[in-house]
Amino acid sequence: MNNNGEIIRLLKEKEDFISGAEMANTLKITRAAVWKRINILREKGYTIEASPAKGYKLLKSPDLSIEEIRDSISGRSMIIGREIIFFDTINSTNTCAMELAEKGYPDGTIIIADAQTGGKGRLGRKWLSPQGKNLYMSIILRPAILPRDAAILTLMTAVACASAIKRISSIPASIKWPNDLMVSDRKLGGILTEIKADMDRIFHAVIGIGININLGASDMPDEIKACATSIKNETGNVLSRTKVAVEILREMDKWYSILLNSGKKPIIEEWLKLSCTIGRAVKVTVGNNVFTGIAGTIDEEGMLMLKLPDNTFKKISAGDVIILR
Ligand code: BT5
Repeated sequence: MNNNGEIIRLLKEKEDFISGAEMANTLKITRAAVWKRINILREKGYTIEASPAKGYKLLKSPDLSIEEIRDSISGRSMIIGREIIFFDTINSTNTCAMELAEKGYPDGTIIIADAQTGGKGRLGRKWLSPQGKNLYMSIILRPAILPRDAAILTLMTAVACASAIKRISSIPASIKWPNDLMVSDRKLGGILTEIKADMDRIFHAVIGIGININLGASDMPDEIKACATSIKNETGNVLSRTKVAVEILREMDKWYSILLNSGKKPIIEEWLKLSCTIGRAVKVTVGNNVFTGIAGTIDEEGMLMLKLPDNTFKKISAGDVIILR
């Protein structure tokens, strides 16, 4: 762990003041170095009281704290989050992660940003990514799976995110095939999976996760107001983005190791439990074609099996689903 994270941990352990000398001693650095790191943390949004007699006391952490995310997962043998890179503002965490993956960054590297200026959805769509409200995170993965199985990465991420959100907020989050996190028929989050592969193997994949956490209705432009929501919108409460990120990273790590050790089946089973699509009457748009039917199930490659009015099944690998009432 870096020293800033260690300083945060010491400040949090002692709920009262902790002296500069004690911190310096514990971390085996000078008191001047402690002071320097305290100031860096203040610049990052931590409110730390300093008293010449008593030392330092943490009064408030920023709502998205990379130090605390690192600290929460350090010491665990996690693949996901073994390296975490943070940007205040970036074009797109997915674009950045694809570039870093190309440079050789390892399996499980995370890119998080406080804001995106060019947040991406699927098929060139935009992902609204204002500062200070939501979670924008991309994960580099290097799984030994075939390119035709890449859709399982989206399903796995949807399972991890829905499970994390349910636990942390008690919102009944569900998954709309293929990549939407939903609550009350509104979109709470989305997943964008990009891969670099040849016919036989995936070189790397990047999974982008966007979750609306503290986005208010007034922050939403008209084009998404009717179909989007956020955790705050649903519960009325502001939730720490750090907590959501940590919970998602833990769930991602759990499901990724299930994928690597036990294959796709447990993920598909859990996905089906969390899905709000299966069994519903749906309209599916695939390019210029529109199909209406009942969402049957998903097959082992994550394709939607749509039951058409003539009782035949159509396999759909990618598309946009509207659930018909
Ligand atoms: C998605 O695309 O749902 C994938 C979103 C992935 C975003 C993450 S953020 C971190 C990482 N870095 C990136 O650049 N991207 C990923 P799609 O299914 O195509 O949905 C896009 C549509 O959702 C848009 O056309 C809007 O209608 C709607 N939308 C845009 N921003 C939204 C938001 N913040 N909340 C809810 N809906 C939104």
